[in-house]
Amino acid sequence: SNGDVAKASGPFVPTKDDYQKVYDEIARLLVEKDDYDDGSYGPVLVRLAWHASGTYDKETGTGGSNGATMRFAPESEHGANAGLKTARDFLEPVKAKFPWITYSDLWTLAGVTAIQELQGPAIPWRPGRQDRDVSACTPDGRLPDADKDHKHIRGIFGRMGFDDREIVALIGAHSLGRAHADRSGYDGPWDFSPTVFTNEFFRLLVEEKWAWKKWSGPDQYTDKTTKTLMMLPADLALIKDKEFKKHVDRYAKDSEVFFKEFSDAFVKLLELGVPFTTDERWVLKATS
Ligand code: HIF
Repeated sequence: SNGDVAKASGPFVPTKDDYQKVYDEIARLLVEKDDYDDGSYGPVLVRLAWHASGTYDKETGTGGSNGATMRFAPESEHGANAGLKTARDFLEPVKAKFPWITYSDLWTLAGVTAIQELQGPAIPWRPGRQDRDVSACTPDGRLPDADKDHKHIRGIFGRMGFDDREIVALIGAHSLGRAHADRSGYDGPWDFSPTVFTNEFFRLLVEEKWAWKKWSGPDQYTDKTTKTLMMLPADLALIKDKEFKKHVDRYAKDSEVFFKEFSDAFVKLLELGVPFTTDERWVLKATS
């Protein structure tokens, strides 16, 4: 009938089910492509979602996940983004299969998928980001430096609009993944289960003794017990600063509180500066 023709030729408006299909495809690929790092691309997908979002500047309203401008130089070449091509390339087959999704929505959804599939908290998500061109690339220097202290961290995350509690909650994501000598120069994982989202980052931060690693690489800490773990100077700032430390102690003690407060802060991170047209967020279903 004419009605069917009109429907078939109208603009495709993806539904929650369509985004769930994208989620499921990312989750499937995470399992299929397990021959990488500690067995999962999940952590580097989380880092991509965060670096795409963490360029936000609340004063000018520039940056943030809307735009996916890390597709382009100069942003793709910023030192902080070293290694993220791996994550972007991982998602290309997903973009090819679901061409209607924007890169900006895809990259943030991939971060959500990774956290949920690596047994982290539910991260409510909504679509609505539009890709922008190279002229929307943000200047270098908006992401945090790992060799700096609490003042730098407060400055960088304050520019995005985060308070102390949210800053500490977010940094719990360092329970995932590792540093790579050929990317940041740092080397090693933060905890013993880099492909499982836990509050171990906080527990180790307070319970382990951390000493400067003796090596020719950049200044980083290593745990005195096994010498296999690492902390960045910026991670240690969370226990050197009294206000930050309060939250570290709370999260080290209570995984449930950490999961809840992390989820809230991560939702906020992925939405910074995005002109959404809907208030509704979805919790897409994890595969297990
Ligand atoms: Fe990271 N982060 N991050 N980070 N990050 C690295 C790796 C990951 C900082 C520095 C680094 C956040 C905050 C900060 C992840 C997620 C998040 C690396 C190593 C560095 C140097 C990169 C490499 O060599 O591969 C600093 C200084 C931050 C402010 C304190 C966020 C809170 C924790 C916002 C966040 O979500 C993830 C995941 C990784 C692991 C990537 C991997 O490839 O395994």
